Amino acid sequence: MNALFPDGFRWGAATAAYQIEGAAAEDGRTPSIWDTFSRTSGTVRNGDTGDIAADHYHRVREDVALMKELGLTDYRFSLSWSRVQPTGRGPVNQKGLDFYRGLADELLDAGIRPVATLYHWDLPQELEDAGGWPERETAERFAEYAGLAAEALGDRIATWTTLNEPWCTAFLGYGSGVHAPGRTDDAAALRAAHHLNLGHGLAARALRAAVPASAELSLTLNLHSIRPVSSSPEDADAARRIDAVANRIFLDPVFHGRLPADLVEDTTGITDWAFVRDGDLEVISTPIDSLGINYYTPTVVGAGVSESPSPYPGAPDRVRFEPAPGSRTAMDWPVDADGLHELLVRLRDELPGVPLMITENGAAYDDYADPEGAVHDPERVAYLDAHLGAAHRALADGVDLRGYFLWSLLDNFEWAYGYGKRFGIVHVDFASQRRTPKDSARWYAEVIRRGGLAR
Ligand code: GCO
Repeated sequence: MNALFPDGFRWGAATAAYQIEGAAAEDGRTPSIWDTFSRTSGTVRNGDTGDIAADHYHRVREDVALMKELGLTDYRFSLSWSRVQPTGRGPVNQKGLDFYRGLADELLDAGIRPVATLYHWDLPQELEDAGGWPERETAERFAEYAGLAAEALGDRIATWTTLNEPWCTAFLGYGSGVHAPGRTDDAAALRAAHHLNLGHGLAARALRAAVPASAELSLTLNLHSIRPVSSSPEDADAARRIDAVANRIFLDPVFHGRLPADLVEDTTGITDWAFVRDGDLEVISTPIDSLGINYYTPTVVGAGVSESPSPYPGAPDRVRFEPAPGSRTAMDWPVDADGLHELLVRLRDELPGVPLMITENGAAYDDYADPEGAVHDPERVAYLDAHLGAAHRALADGVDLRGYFLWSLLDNFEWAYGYGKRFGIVHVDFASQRRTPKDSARWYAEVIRRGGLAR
């Protein structure tokens, strides 16, 4: 018996602006923190930048044609803020908007729903120079940008996602410093987390005021699927700490209008949270229509000490991380589809009535085109099959899961790893920009056609 998904289930693929677009200095786009960061020596492997990336800016038609061939029902992409509103302030850049209008039109012509993310990590550099996400003003700027984007594109976008993975922005960007802007300041990271939440809430209000009632509003989080190494109270406490600073720091304000009390407690000594003003939590908990979750691998923790600088303020001297058992992807991330099922079931119980979307899931492997020009990626097919299997089990367990977006459509700029890590189901030869669908692309097309997995 095949494992079929409900009618209307959304079958998508996801990308992000800085990872694929290129055209970094074209048509009025100004630098983002990733342009600056990738130019800073020692930050990105091989000195790679997103200047050209997969040249998607010039290949929209070809890329949408590929999506159509695959049978995608939905496509998740992000808008480059500094393309739409150079420097993060002031009027819109018509040419930047035209690019996204054109993309949305191509998608709609192909019968594919456009799912737009407003922020996938590429803050305009000027806003970082003014203090970045640790400053409240960045949240206000973000809401203004959301309103401008909504005015210009509101008739074309089916689903709006405010932020992608604010955990990464706050804690990799301002805590451990492995992502742009590369700061290592725990207090700044916690301020950033709050102002990202605030930016989300303000943007949700700005969007709601400007887009048609049929448009859906969402937020994407990389929730951690956390497992303590044992049931000892010390290991359970380590899991609680990571849950607070990785998951509940976003879930509680957004869905319950409160800050987790244990998080505030765990971080005394770093901050007093005085930057949270009256009324902020009400704004942050503005109702949205669905929650997007990105899942790749579980997080296994025990009591102990972890590396420093750590992306988990309040935890480094209390929590150690262990690899989950099992095979690894090229990122060295353990493959563990049960972690996805556990996360979905948890959200079913904790957020009743909130529809869920898997907005990213996928794997990097060392793919190459063979002499016949084919790209065989059986490990990726196995990864995707196992995770879609976990999603299917979750549906059977009553999880309100509406769709699945595979990460990623194209090989692309994998942040601090540069072009060395290939997540695409379509191979990109970065010298010629030639696209070659991998075996996994054909496999996914077949899954979509069938409406589920062959079993
Ligand atoms: C993520 C990012 C992607 C990454 C992917 C693989 O949101 O983490 O959205 O940009 O490329 O996760 O690391």
